[in-house]
Amino acid sequence: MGIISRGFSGHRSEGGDRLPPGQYLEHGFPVLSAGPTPHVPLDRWEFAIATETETHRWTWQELTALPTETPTADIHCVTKWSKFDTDWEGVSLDVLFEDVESSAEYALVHSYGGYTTNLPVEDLLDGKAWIAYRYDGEELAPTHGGPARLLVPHLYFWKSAKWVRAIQLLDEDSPGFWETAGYHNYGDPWREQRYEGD
Ligand SMILES: Nc1nc2c(c(=O)[nH]1)N[C@H]1C(S)=C(S)[C@@H](COP(=O)(O)O)O[C@H]1N2
Ligand SMILES: [Mo]
Repeated sequence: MGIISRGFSGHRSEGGDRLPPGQYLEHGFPVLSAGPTPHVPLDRWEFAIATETETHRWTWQELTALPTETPTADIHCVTKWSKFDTDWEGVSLDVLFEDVESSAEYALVHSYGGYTTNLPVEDLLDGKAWIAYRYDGEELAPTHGGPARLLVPHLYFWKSAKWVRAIQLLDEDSPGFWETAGYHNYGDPWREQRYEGD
């Protein structure tokens, strides 16, 4: 007995300390979408950050002319899969917020197609979030949020809005699609904040 048990207990033991509580390691890249994949032609695509008083807008050309970063991140879906070392390229939210003047503490992220998700503004800043438009050395696939998605890997992956269209800054928190449906308002995978009340 004892001799073969370690390392042979299946995928649930794989991942070690990098796996948040209750998660298992996934090697594929599942697609999770609450609705159909929206298709927006790049010449009509835009990304915006809106404060109470002004809206900053980037066309596709403007966004992709900005300096990029190439974060490698572990991602954690609330349905319990985690994927290690995902490779992205995109624009840091720090760059996009450079000229944004606002004391608002909350963000509501809007996607093409109508999906929304909320998070504190501070979780978008200081190297924690990107507008990603390349994955694994290729254009981001439409099913995974292409042309561009929010990437905020330190929170459950539902916060990483695919087909991102705008970030609205608010003085009061406003729950998004899953947050309204009983999921946790913040969603820290390391504190296993899956559902409201966790
Ligand atoms: N616009 C939009 N963004 C979304 C979703 C969605 O349904 N619509 N699903 C979320 C959820 S629950 C997860 S786990 C990830 C899945 O991203 P993937 O399909 O690239 O794995 O996207 C998140 N972003
Ligand atoms: Mo998810």
